[in-house]
Amino acid sequence: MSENKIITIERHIIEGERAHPGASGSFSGLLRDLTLAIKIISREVSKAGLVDILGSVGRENIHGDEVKKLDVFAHETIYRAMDHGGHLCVMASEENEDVLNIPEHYPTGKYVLIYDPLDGSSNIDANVTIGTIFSLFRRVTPSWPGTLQDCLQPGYKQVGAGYVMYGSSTMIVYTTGDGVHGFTLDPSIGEFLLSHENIRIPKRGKIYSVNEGNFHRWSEGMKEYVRYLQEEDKSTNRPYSARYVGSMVGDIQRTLLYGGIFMYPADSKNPKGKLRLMYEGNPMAFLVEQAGGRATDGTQRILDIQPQSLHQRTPVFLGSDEDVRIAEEFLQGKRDH
Ligand code: AFP
Repeated sequence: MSENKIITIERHIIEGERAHPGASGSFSGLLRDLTLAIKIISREVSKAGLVDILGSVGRENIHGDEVKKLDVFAHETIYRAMDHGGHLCVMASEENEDVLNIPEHYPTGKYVLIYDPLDGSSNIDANVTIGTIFSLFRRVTPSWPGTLQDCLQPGYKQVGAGYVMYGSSTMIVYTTGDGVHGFTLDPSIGEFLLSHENIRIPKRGKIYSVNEGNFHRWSEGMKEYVRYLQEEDKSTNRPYSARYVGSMVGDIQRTLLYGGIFMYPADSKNPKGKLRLMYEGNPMAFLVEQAGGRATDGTQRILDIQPQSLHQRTPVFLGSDEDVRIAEEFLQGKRDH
C-alpha cells in the first residue's frame, strides 16, 4: 500500500499554524476564505470556453444578467470572500487604482491582502494557463481601518504569498516562510491535496524565459546575456532552451520545478520594467527565495525594495541561484561572455 499521506491544504495550513505557539488561528482562517474564492474562480475559469462569460463588461448573458469579464469576476469574488472574515484590515487589487477598504459594518483584523486576481488575462481566450497571485502582510498601523501605509511594505515583510495556476489542473503553490508547497485541486471532491511538498528550485537550469520580441529595446548587457544563453558550450549546458507562456504563473511554475531563469527586464519602452512590484514581483520573489532560488531587479533583491506606490513596476530576474547571478553580472557590465 502507498505510504503517501493524503493532506488537504486546510490541514496543512492548520498544522503550520500549530507550529507557532500563540497563533490565534486568524491566519488559517484567512487562507481558508481565500481557498474558497479560488475554488469559485477555478470553476468559472474551467467554463470559460463554454459559457458566455468572455464578453466584455456591460454585455448581457442569456438570463439578462450583466456578463462580467473573468478578471473583474475574479477581483470581485476574492473581495467578497475576504471582506467579512474579520482577518483583514485592508486589501489592494491589481484591478483597482486605490486600496480596497473593509466595509464599516464588518470586523477588521491584523492582516493585509494584496492580489492580482487574474494574471495573464490575454491568454484566456486561447485557453492557455492563467493565474491568481497573492501576498500577505501584517498591518503596521495600530487600529481600524487599514490604510495605504499597511500595503506599502517591502516584500521581506510578507508573512505569506502564493499563486494559483488554472492550467490542465488547478494548483495552489504557497509559502508562509517555511518552504514552498503545492496543492492540486481534485475537482471531484472539491479539495486541494498536497501534491508538491517542499519544492526546491535546481541550483542551475537550462531554460530561459523572456519576451524576446523586445530584444531591440533592451540594454546592451541584457542583449549580451541572451546571446550568451544561445551560445554552444557543453560544459555549461548551453544553448539553453527558450520557453515563454506570457502568464507569469505558468512561467514561474516551470522555473520552480525545472530551474532556469524568468526575466522581464527594463527596456526603452518600459524603463522600469512591466511587471508590478506589489502584485507580481514580491509574491513571486518570496516563493522563489523560499524554494532556494534568487530574485532581483538586476541589481537589488526584489524583497528589499521599498514601495512608493501601489502599482509601481520593477524589472524582475527570478529563478535558479546561479542563473540569476550570471544575468546580474551581464546587466551590471561585469562580464560580456
Ligand atoms: P496580462 O495579464 O495583461 O496578460 O499580463 C501578464 C503579465 O503581467 C505576466 O503574467 C506576464 O509574464 C507578462 O505580463 C507578459 O507580458 P508581455 O506580453 O509583454 O510579454
